[in-house]
Amino acid sequence: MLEKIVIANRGEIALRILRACRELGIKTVAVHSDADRDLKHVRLADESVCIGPASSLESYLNIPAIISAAEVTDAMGIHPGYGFLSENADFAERVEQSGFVFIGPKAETIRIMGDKVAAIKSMQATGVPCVPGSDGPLGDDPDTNMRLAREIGYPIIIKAAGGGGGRGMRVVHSEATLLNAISLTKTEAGTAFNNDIVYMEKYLENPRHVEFQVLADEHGNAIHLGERDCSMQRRHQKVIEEAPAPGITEEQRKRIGERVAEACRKIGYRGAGTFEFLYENGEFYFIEMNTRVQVEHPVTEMITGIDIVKEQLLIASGNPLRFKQEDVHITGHAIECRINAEDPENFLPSPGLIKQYHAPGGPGIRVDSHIYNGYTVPPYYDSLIGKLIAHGENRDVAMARIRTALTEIVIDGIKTNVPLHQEIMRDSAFMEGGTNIHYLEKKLGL
Ligand code: MV4
Repeated sequence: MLEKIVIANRGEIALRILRACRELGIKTVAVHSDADRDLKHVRLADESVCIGPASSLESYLNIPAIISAAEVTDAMGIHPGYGFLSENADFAERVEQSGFVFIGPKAETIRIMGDKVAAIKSMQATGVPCVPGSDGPLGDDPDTNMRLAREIGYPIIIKAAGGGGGRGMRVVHSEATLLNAISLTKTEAGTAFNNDIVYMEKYLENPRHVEFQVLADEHGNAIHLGERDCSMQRRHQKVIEEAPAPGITEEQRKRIGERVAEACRKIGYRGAGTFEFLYENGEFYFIEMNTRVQVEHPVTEMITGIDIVKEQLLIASGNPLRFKQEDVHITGHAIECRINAEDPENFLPSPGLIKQYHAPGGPGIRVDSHIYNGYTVPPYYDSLIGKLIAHGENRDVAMARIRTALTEIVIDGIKTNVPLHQEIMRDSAFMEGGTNIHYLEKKLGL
């Protein structure tokens, strides 16, 4: 068993990882920047190491500093959380080469999933449904590319192999703009990702974002924990997530869930992972795989009762999965609001001193947050300051509970998006369920 680990992250997820470690009796080392000495998990950790100045590049993205922290504290493993180095294959490789356990998949798996063309190829090979497309990189013969787009049918989308999460893509509505769009996307991708490989897919106009959570061990076992709907987003930043996804049947969950679990077995996946799909007209289309724990993992924890971060630590310790697929039962419904320190009108970050904080509570309410009275939100990092999660026996109960919690919560001194959440939770289309990825931006007039 891992006896001591470095938590290579900050904020709410660092605290979440620390709590899981406490339950398992794992000692914790918090690594933090100069600006993060007062983080709640730094105070709670068994040990802490300052790894650099406020700038992420010199601290949370500083690979040698993080590995040195593991060395000087005699830790056995490193948990990367989400963001920062969590999906950096070179980091995972250097962690393992230095003799530590990377709490995540093998570096090679991260590398494949980071190359979106390779990820799609590997999923197609294992029977996961994908978007109709070029099935590989686009070459530079214009006639071939025009024929391909005509076969797929407009609109199509050009995506960068090195992109993902909404970076490096361009929608093309007709043949007249195709070749120009390909060369523009290629040039931009070369600059942004140092990789000018692009591919083509049918553009789905009004899909939902539905993703499946998986857990896999290094002994060839893999299970799925059902799906989440993350369609409520603005500029590729998720705002609200829920599980299960409204309207998805038990039969669809079983069919896609079995495919993604089987894919994990076939590629030798290890740890927690997420298969992202676009869902339109009753069909699922794989787009990307995330090889980390996700911000929205709590909604899955609430409906399955499985602690995903604890399972990550147990899997990384070499244990076989504690659950078989038959042991996974979905109970009720969960909704998560991402609470950001931002102006609800213009979405600009609103860092600063939290003068007063009152957490909501009551049946089915969970708050994952590192904030406290007197904490100052620094301006250097992501504006996520916490997550409010509500669980109930059905979606209406979960919604009623989160609405109440949103009236109880007090965060004074900085601006937050709590008013936006209050509004969305009373929106009739959202209340109905099943709104698509464009709904929120349209509602906000973007
Ligand atoms: C798409 C798409 C429509 N058709 N692919 C954006 C993020 C990246 N993960 C993939 N994205 C999309 N890929 C095809 N073939 C629409 C999007 C998309 C999107 C997807 C999920 C959540 C929010 C989104 C917002 C805009 C576009």
